[in-house]
Amino acid sequence: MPMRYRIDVHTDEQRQRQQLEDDVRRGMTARPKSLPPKYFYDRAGSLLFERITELPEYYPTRTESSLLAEILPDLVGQFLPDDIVEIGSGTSEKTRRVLDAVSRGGRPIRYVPLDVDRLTLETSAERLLRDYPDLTVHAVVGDFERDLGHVPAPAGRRLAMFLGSTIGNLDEPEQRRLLAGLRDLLREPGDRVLLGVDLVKDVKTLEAAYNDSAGVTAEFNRNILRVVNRAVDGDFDPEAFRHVAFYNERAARIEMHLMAEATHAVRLRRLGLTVGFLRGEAIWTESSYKFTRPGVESLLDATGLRLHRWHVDPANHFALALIRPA
Ligand code: SAH
Ligand code: AVI
Repeated sequence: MPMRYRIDVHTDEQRQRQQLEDDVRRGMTARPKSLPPKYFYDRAGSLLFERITELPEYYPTRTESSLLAEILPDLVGQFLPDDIVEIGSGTSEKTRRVLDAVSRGGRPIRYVPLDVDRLTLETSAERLLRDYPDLTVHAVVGDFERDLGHVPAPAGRRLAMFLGSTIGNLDEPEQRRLLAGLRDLLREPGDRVLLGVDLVKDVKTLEAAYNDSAGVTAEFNRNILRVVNRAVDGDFDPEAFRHVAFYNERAARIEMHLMAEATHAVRLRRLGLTVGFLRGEAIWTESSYKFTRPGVESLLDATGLRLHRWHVDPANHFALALIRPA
């Protein structure tokens, strides 16, 4: 039997550690202080994110999942992929909907998930291989902002997916760069990108999704300080910071911050750095941009991609954009 599983690791520990140290030093000496959101996702962070997806206030995951179920029969009627790349794949739970629709009658499908969190990637690959006997998995551990070049060449007709509105965690220049990178993963004019985007909507719904009553998002936010402590031998007390999340209407983004409850100093021993915090001073940990159809169309300009279909749920909360080469 041919090997059905392969994993390529593009995060050599030395390079990863160096990058994290550089990012923390830059972020902790900047005004305002900030940390890149990709550092949320150690094992604990990924598990907290999984819990977020199940919260009553966090509508994006369940809305995108129903939307996928709704559009897939028509989509695979017109376009049946052999090769599915997914970046920021996480637990690949929603991917199952796609695999259920495309793996008809024992068709061989190759799935290429790419994520920074190796353990989540391995666990979900194992589960998928068990549940889909005709599936081959070629997992890639890496950073989607840097490692798309390591995605293997297409094995047949390709669908590249970026779900969950994770594109919204990047600022606009990085969003464009990433879309251009996705374009480079396509080979044939019939290949497609499926992009999930959270939509601009009323402030109450948006803010509730990032301020859940069970406090899981607050724990997810504080977890980034545990990741930093471990990586640079720091003494952040996560409980000394308050979770703050609000919608910045002008910039069309949720902003998450960690606000110091009292004036204090934090030592980051491996960096030889002591960072002072004033009471009320915040670390900006995440932006989560919200989109409109014209916004996505203009984002696609100059990326070599064009909007093909736009699917929205009945409440207008979330959209799946099917995108083709321009
Ligand atoms: N696609 C899933 C998971 C979204 S959570 C869903 O829609 O539910 C965001 C995922 O992206 C996490 O699994 C995280 O580990 C991954 N991620 C975040 N930043 C990343 C980066 N720079 N490179 C690769 N993966 C990243
Ligand atoms: C992964 N990403 C799209 C989530 C979001 O909604 O921006 C991460 C998240 N942050 C707080 N809750 C969920």
